[in-house]
Amino acid sequence: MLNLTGKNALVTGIANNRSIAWGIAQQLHQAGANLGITYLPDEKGKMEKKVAELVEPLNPSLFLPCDVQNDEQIHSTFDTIRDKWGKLDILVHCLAFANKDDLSGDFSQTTRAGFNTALQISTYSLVQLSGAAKPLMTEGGSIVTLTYLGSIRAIPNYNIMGVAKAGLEASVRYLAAEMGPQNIRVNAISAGPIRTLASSAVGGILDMIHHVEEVAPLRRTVTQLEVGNTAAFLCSDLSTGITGQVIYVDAGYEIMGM
Ligand code: NAD
Ligand code: 0WE
Repeated sequence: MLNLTGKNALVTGIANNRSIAWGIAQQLHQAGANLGITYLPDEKGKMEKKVAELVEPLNPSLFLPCDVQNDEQIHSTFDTIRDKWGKLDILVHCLAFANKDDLSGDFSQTTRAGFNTALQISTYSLVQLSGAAKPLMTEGGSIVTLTYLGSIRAIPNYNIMGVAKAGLEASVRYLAAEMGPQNIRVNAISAGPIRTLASSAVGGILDMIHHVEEVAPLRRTVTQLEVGNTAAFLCSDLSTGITGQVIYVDAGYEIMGM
């Protein structure tokens, strides 16, 4: 059975109760994992308060600020894990960012700065967090990240994020190849469109969701908790033979041609 008792899991990317990371954290908690939660700090400390209140029922034993653009915060996050937990078993990478300007209009007009922002936050962060996690995963481990179909198809307006996700999926393969000998598995979940803070800020997301509801084999979209269940599976001993993969949790949409 799916059992994560005795496993220490660091979950990144919770912003509110619609976040995919929130669905994942709930399912990891339900499976018995000991949770560490990171949040993106802001100047007024509003995010810290909001996320702290949300995650309280999951009794996280670590709650830490971690802006992936801030090397010091990344180092201090993993220093704390080493000091307080001794070992890490699970890393959930569930964050992405591109400038809003770069998520509409002509892809060819993407600026160097916009390209760098999207790839640093959305792609390089997986490499950096995995590199920091590796020495702490002394009993093996599981790293899970979130991707989207725009990595392999040209989805209108996804633009630079599609390039970032293509890089993310390639990074999953290189990380899996490197870390396999240490029994660390690295996989991505490709989720169908879900209404979250990030996706709701995108024009036309509701039309995309309605399209999926018409075309996907299951005739619906997926929920954060369904993504969370697949993440729990990938983090558990039920998936010990799986690494380097992109698993679609999208109600089957990816298989369709029309
Ligand atoms: P969300 O807005 O709830 O989560 C995005 C998270 O990224 C937020 O918690 C935000 O704080 C964090 N973040 C942004 N910049 C950061 C930084 N510099 N340092 C640390 N954290 C930072 O939205 P979501 O839809 O739950 O997104 C989570 C992941 O799921 C992303 O990787 C996204 O690409 C992916 N995804 C989303 C969908 C969808 O339709 N919502 C579909 C497939 C994949
Ligand atoms: O990966 C994502 C969300 C990515 C995202 C969204 C935003 C909006 C607000 C990254 N950065 C930002 N920056 C902001 O300022 N998804 C898979 C959801 C999503 O985003 C899209 C989609 C879908 C689906 C953007 C365009 C088209 C479709």
